[in-house]
Amino acid sequence: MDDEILKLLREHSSSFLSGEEMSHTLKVSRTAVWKRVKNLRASGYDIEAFRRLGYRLIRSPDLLTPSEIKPLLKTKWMGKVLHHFQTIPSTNTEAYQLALRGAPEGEIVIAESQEKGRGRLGRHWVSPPFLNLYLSVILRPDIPPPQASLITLMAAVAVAEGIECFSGLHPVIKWPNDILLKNRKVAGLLNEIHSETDRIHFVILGVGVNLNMDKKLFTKEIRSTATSLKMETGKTVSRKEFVPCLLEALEKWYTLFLREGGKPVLEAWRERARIRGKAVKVTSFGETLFGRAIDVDSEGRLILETEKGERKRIVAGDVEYSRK
Ligand code: BTX
Repeated sequence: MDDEILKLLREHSSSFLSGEEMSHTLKVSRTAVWKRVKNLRASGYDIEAFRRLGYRLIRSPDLLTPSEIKPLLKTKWMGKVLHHFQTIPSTNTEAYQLALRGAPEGEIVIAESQEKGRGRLGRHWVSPPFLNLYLSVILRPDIPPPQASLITLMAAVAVAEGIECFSGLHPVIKWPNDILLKNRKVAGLLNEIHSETDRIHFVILGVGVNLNMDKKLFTKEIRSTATSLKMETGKTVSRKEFVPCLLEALEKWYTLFLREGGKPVLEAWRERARIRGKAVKVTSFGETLFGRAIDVDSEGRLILETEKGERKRIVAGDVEYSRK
């Protein structure tokens, strides 16, 4: 009912809406309307109430609820169903469970905070409440499993573009999935695949973007390697206005990827990553390699020329730019 009350109040934002009219439209008592208004106020909605005039919505909080995001969303299908949680262990885990139960492509899970936000290889993703974005999208691409890693590259391009559209900043991609501003991580991607040998059932694409984090809120270990849009722009940003920018970019790039294959994604990725020729240190499955990055191949693997002159294709790992 909260959504319906907010919808009514938004439709009458320039005037007051009487309790009587609301109770009539919503088919509940005036006391029930008043109780819901009190709850909405407790969640941060600024709602004026006068005995003779009724209610008027003055200001909405920066929450990532469906009622805040949906009026701003211009996507065709992505995010039309939005599962919102105050707190949750991990949006990826929740989206995975939803997908196992048959949730269709495009449904998303958003949480205001995560208790066990996950990075790759069981690493932790710092996810405090009401500051950032923690979002997972269910995708069901009809592509061969080896191409699934291109989804990570596609998402990196889309997230970078979403951040750029929203903030005017120019994020850079670091293989495979870090989004950097001034060499510090502003966003990360976690791609989890459920597949058989020759068929993908679904992919859960998890996106974490640091929006309003202050430096001191990052744990000591990552204080010098992480950043946020607020830290880079000097301004608090609207989280609910960022979500549509991100989802529109994701929908656009995913649709293009399904229609035209990896080529446009790889071109855009190369343009943002500028990895060719860079001296790198790569850690992959416990092995550390030094060398020069040559490119990414058509399946998103990093082509590395080692110090001994050998060419290797790296499927997964971490890259550091070295000065060599
Ligand atoms: P990653 O393994 O590439 O990066 C994880 C590493 O990044 C950590 O070990 C730490 O050094 C650093 N780190 C941790 N938290 C942050 C942060 N908030 N900002 C910058 N650096 C950080 C990246 O994995 C994938 C992250 C995906 C997160 C999303 S959030 C929504 C979804 N649900 C979920 O559980 N994970 C994804």
